[in-house]
Amino acid sequence: MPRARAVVSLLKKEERAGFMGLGDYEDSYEQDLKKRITRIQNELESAEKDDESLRTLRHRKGFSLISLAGYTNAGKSTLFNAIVNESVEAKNMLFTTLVPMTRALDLGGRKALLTDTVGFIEDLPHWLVDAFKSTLDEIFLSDLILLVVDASEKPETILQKLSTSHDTLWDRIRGVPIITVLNKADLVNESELEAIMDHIGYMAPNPVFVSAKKGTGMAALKDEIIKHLPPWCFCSLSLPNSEKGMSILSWLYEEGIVHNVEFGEQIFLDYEARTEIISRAHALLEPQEAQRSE
Ligand SMILES: Nc1nc2c(ncn2[C@@H]2O[C@H](COP(=O)(O)OP(=O)(O)OP(=O)(O)O)[C@@H](O)[C@H]2O)c(=O)[nH]1
Ligand SMILES: [Mg+2]
Repeated sequence: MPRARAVVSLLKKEERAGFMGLGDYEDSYEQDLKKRITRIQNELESAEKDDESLRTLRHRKGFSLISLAGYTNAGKSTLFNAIVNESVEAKNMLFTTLVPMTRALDLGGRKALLTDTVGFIEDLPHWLVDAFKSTLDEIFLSDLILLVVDASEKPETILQKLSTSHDTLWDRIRGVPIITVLNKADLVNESELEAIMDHIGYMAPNPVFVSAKKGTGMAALKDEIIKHLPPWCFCSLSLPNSEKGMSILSWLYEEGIVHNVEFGEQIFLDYEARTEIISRAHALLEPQEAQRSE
């Protein structure tokens, strides 16, 4: 922000020196920029609140978190609506009311929270993209990122935007899969699509062409999403009926879906969770304490 201010005041100085009559223009430019900054600050504030609720809610009841990321105008919000329209909304209104830009969806039996995000601003240098790092926090919490690009732009532009996006995300997402959604395919013909892929292929993991506006390519996108959600497994487990067993049980309630519990000398349960959680539950038990069958 201070750097943006500095740029504006430099612009002002230059304009004063060179073009005496342009004061009105520069003021309205500055005002536009101020309005934009205020809007973004508001969006960032609400994103921070959302972030907190997502942090506590994610994975509870078995939801995976999917974020839409990408430059402004790529079509993220249009795609968000298209995916929501194509999917069954999970009957958990809690999320819908808590987090306005998030919807709870049922994707082929897997439950997911899909979140729209504030776009990276077009044509800004990388140091200013850095200023948006806090809005990216919700993206960093994700299990899967849909990186949306406007396929109707020049291949060099798409490549440049993908490259900046990957730079911005790379350090923090640590192995979170990315699906490259090449949106606005309705504006591009077959041979142009091929030319785009030739140009950007190496920078575009798991590419899918869609038109969010027309609703084409949505089935392929959904398949790709389901394919890349973190794996969940059903598992049966017996825990010692002790303080330690109870604390593991309550942790599993937090992290997965417990279908069935029987308390006796041991605690027997059937549950569903990410494979990573299942391994951690077993690691917490002594080998003779855990009996596992999947
Ligand atoms: N032709 C075409 N236009 C699209 C498509 N998807 C989105 N658009 C248009 O692209 C413009 C931007 O769409 P948005 O969904 O608002 O883009 P966004 O990525 O959410 O933008 P920010 O919220 O600013 O980050 C709108 O005018 C949309 O109607 C598409 O598949 N085809
Ligand atoms: Mg949007």
